[in-house]
Amino acid sequence: SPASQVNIAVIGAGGVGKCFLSQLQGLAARKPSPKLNLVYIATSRKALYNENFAPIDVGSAIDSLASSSKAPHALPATVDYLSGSPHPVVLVDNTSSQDVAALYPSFLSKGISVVTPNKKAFSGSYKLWQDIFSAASSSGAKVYHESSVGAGLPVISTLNELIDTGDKVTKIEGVFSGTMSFLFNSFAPVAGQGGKWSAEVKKAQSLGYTEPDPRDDLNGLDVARKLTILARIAGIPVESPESFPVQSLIPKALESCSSGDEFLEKLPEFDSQMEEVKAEAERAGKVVRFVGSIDVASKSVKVGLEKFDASHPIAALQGSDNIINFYTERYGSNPLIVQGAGAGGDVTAMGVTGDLLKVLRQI
Ligand code: NHO
Repeated sequence: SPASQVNIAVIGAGGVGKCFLSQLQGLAARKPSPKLNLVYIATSRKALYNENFAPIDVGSAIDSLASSSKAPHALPATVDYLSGSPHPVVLVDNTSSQDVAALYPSFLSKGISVVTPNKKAFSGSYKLWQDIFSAASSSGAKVYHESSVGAGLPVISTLNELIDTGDKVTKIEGVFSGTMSFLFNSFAPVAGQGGKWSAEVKKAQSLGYTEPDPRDDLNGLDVARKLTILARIAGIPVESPESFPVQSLIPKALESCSSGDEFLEKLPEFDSQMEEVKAEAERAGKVVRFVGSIDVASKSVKVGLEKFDASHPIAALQGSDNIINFYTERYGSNPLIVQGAGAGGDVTAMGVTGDLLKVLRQI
């Protein structure tokens, strides 16, 4: 029979984590069954929990966490602690931590379901990918990561449904980065003009679009991680996000900056390089955009700058929107297109909350 109560453990309470908590509060109010108990919440420095798994008030959790004097459990000890729960547990990983990601197989093999926007596990080594899904299938625990590609947009669920219903995906192409979309839409708009590159990068960070360190967006790795995930779902066993060509937009001289802040401070010195890239596209009557593509038949994956006519849907994107074109046998020459906001706390948390709902329907 379905569980009457489910315990929720949250690791990570930054931009996405805070939005998730507010969505969790709304969800608990709208759907009284099963009863959702927040039993554990941790950041890298602090934690909030009761030894006996008594629920924490969701509405005041962020304030209570800030004033908590408890340190988080060490990560492996978190697995043991949560396995002692009297009710089924869903772990919500809202960090970008590789260490948390590396423990998913342990959580899953103890029957703890995992939902997360964290790309690290699914785009890390192919072995970790296999370990995650085999741990889940032997214990019956569930794992969902919709927001690891395209934030709240139904990208992973759409790809899975195309495949599970017997369609053949031939090519996936699009703009997969909210940050890159925002940067190029505002730095090189179809209508001309546009702001300074470095100023737009700072704006993208303050709007919450970038990864915690904006260099993880500008070096192309964030897009490479997303393509690794989609390629694997499409059946291509990509070894890692470093195993295909990825163009970085970090100036050579800034590769060695020790922090994201130092990088942002020095970036204006290199604005002329990006101006040249923009001017070159303009001379060809086009605009430049940062795109990724997967060709399924040739198993080729690539990420980088490309030029588009102003009338192309990729050139006409707005704000931080993502656009993902699925070319399949069933859809023929007109691709199935998923488009909309691809970054930001609320839309990313929506994907996480949606995943939590998928788990709740199954436990
Ligand atoms: P923050 O604000 O840095 O918060 C991270 C939290 O994790 C902090 O509370 C920190 O203390 C905690 N933490 C880190 N390591 C920990 C550890 N070892 N133990 C315990 N706690 C730890 O990061 P965000 O912005 O809230 O992001 C959270 C996760 O969501 C990351 O994995 C990120 O990749 C993912 N995510 C975010 C977005 C977004 O828009 N912010 C998106 C997708 C996934 O679709 C979005 C996207 O791809 C954005 C991308 N930059 C783009 O397209 O431009």
